[in-house]
Amino acid sequence: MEMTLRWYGSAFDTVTLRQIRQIPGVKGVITTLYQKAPGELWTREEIHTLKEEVEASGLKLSGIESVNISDDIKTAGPLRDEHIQAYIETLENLGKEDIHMVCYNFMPVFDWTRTELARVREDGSTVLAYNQEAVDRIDPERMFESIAGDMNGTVMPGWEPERMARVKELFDLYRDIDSEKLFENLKYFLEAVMPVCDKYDINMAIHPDDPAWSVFGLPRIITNMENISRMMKMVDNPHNGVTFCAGSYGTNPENDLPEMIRALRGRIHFAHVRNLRFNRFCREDGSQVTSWTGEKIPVGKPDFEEAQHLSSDGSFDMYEIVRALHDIGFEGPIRPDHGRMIWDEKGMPGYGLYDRALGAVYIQGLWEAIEKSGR
Ligand code: DNO
Repeated sequence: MEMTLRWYGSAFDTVTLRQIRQIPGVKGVITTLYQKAPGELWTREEIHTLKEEVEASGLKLSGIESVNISDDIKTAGPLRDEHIQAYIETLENLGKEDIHMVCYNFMPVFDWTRTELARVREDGSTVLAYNQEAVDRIDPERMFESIAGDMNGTVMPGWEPERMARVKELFDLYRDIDSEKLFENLKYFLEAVMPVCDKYDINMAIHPDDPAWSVFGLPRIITNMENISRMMKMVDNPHNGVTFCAGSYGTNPENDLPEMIRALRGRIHFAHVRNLRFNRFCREDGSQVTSWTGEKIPVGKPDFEEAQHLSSDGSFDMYEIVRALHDIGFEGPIRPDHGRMIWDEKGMPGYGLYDRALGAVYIQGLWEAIEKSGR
């Protein structure tokens, strides 16, 4: 594995490359061109400038999160082919700049969804949290307003104010899109980009839907092993792989994360590793769930909050997750994921420096122990 940190670029991030470079073991960053709209072409010069900036700080540009997919591509709209052509040329330019991993998502309207960006925990830290009752109560068009106050003045990717201003129009765009249509449109996109991925050895790493179920009646397809298998089989190419995001798949406690990792050997191109704590959960029929770790989760509409990376603070067994990645010989970029806001830091919710740095070191500690105990 190659330990990295997500970085939002000098114009957007509160964290600097110099700070990232000082985190033990972090060798690279995962970044993007934030000013680019989905569907727009990334020129080779723009990519080169970004890469030079990262490398000047002694870090590697380990991959892109994300080259976003336009709504025309997701909904088979009138600009689909034009946008796919721009995507192909962008991949070509990335390949020429020696960048070989691209994370993207195929979620309609909203990227990840949380109802709170600053839930206060026992120790006074704040975290992102999800409460199903709040989702059921809220008018989706008001979703952005309800969380905007907690963004600490940052622009959160997927929740850009310009995009949220068009949210009603976006819902209309997806009115006739069900899971089957979304799968079809994903297939069309993947078939079109695979040749350029083969030529430049670019790994496409789809990010799961977060949470791993339908929100506001919108279809969500990258949620469990069955659907990932379908996605990989429909365009069967090793460059068509996944971002294994523990915190996203793990929102459904019946997704056995270590088992999924083992089943995905060779197709995990990027890993996001974090923990979360379930306060309540139930299946759609209201029944209780025992999670893959054996925890019997109190029954109720889902409520979870993001925890420290440490196993002891949340519902996941982080040792088993890292061990599974180690066992499949995972060599790609990995990053700690959302961190808590601690030590009075003011940053983008989930993406401050301190707690993610602790996460990066913890994951590496687990990795070293697993490696040495296996010898
Ligand atoms: C949330 C992130 C996602 C992810 C995109 C990938 O914190 O993990 O926004 O970057 O879904 O396209």
